[in-house]
Amino acid sequence: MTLLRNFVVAGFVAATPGAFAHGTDDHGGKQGPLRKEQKAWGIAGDAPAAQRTVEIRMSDNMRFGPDRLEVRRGETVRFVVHNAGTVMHEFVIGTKAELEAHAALMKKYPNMEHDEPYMAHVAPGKTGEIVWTFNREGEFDFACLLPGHYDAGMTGRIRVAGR
Ligand SMILES: [Cu+2]
Repeated sequence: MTLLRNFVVAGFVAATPGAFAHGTDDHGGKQGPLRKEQKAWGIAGDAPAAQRTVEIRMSDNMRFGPDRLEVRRGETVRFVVHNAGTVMHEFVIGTKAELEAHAALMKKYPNMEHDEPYMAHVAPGKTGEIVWTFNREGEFDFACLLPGHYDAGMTGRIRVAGR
């Protein structure tokens, strides 16, 4: 079963080039400005366009507060993500399938570095920020993908409703 699952995850990642920048050689160092790439769960937003600020708290009990959000399609949200814990946490938005695949990769390669406009890595006591435009309707998730955190239930849900 474990073998089968690994195979499925590897297949999923291989089938979505560009979904994650997780090759062996494209880590470390940002290449220019953040890419604005349309994702199933939206696209990078511009801070001045943000209609709303949502504060998210992350803690060592492996929970987000709040862990449920509702937004309107087309809404640009500024997320201010505070790490109230004593270890690193991160806030990553995605589909459940992508987050699960990503969490599996993080387990395999715990030192993997990555940065995308839909994720904020936040050191203990610090605050991170991302701006995201939810231009697609649907049910999406957010999660902390650090090894062990996702499995411990560090996830939340975002519902993007039509106008
Ligand atoms: Cu975490």
